[in-house]
Amino acid sequence: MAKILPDISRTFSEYLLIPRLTEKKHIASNVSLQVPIARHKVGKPSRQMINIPFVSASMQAVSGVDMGIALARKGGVAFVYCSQSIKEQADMIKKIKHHKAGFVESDSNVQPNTTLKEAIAIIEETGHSTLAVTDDGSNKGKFLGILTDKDFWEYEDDVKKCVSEFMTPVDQVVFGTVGISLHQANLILHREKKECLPILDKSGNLDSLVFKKDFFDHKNNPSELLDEKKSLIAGAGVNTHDYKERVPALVEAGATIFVLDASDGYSEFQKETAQWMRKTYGDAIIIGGGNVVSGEGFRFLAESDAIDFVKVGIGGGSICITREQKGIGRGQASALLEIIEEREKFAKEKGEYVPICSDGGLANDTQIIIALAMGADMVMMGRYFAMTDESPTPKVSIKGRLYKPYWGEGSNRARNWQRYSHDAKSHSYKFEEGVDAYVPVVGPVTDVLDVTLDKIRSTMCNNGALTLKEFSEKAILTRISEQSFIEGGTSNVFTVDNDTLENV
Ligand code: MZP
Repeated sequence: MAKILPDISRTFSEYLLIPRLTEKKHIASNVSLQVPIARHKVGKPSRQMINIPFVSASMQAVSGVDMGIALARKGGVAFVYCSQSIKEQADMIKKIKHHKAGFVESDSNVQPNTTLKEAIAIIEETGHSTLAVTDDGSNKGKFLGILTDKDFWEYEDDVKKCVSEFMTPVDQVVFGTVGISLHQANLILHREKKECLPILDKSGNLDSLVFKKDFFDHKNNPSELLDEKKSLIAGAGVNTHDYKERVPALVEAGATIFVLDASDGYSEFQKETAQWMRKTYGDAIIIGGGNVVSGEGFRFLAESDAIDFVKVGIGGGSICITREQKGIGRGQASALLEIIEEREKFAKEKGEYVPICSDGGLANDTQIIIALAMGADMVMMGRYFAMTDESPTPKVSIKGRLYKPYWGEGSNRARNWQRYSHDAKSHSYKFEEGVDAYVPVVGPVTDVLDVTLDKIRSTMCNNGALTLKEFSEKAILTRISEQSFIEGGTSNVFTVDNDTLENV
């Protein structure tokens, strides 16, 4: 006979935190949001920390190059989606890795015989005011000079003339050589009163550019997640089908953190994939498994030894209809609480701590905070990031408001049936598990994250915690009734939009 669990499936919005003593040291500037993403011995450091507890979903409408760069710059990880060809995914990883904090590959380049008119068109199209001039017009060609928008006046100068007549030639350009540190490059820029420093190799070929404005950008991103070579850390989703070809290409491209992208990860396919990856690459890579929603699912993955962190959640995603379609899944809070308990047991028995990622269904900042308080080390989100400028989709205007398309990986649009069926070649399912939708545009990811992170810091201080570990250890949560939920919103007042107020 089927077993019925004693408690019903619960969600984050059914819980509230009871504040603990806030001591004088509990101020936002003392709070650390660093969390482990790699399994480690209890009491020992993890071989990979992330600087904020946020990762973005491995989805076509969420995690591309721009998200990979923006999120790593804030201290988190974007998992570049695997529902694309191996080459396309590897190229995206390469672009993230090449975004060397401070040293950028020049994407606007011309040849000396390019006309001024063509150069102006590039400046207008890209918004870049500095063009590198190389012999072959590539970003690694022999460096011949620099053209900036200050070198010509399009209303007076003859735009049919060649760039060579306007550019600053190489013998008059201040440049740095490969190997120079970012600090040294910035000192030269300051001393020479320049905005851009080309970096050349020994043969005089262009390597990269350092911009003065990026110095301030770098200062504004003190939590950047960098590897030992100072490149941004890149994450990638992989599936359990073509991993023997996909993973090597992604490792070669520079990815180091992987997530097995499956809606139901309690499977032998997943264990086998993770074990192959671990055997092939050892501890050089981080492997996330999932998704699971039960203690037994967690233990199955944790005991494989190959999995570093485990993702929790089935059917809670904003675009997900798995529960409606197939009748599987679990309330996210119930799933998380059971798995955290199992994780603690596992840690006591085996002496190993396995980080947990709560994935999907986080509808607002409060729910993120409750997930972290319950013991999730990090959260994975799709919708939250899909709404930002950095998601890979175009903005569309609907009735005067800006939106971005956002669709599930199990929707027909994503055509990623392999993720949902292990026997996709012999059988393709005739139903969808995800919808195709729109989300409002909210601006740059950094602005949105800054607000959410500030709320997390503030709640941690209310809870007398300076680290997220301390936060969940001290957390006391209460379940709330429907009436107290209503009490928690504004009550018995009439709220109006200030713009519509008229003086009486
Ligand atoms: P959300 O942050 O938009 O609520 O949820 C994102 C999560 O939903 C993803 O990380 C993934 O686990 C899950 N997902 C992605 N596609 C589907 C689907 O098509 C889905 N059903 O459930």
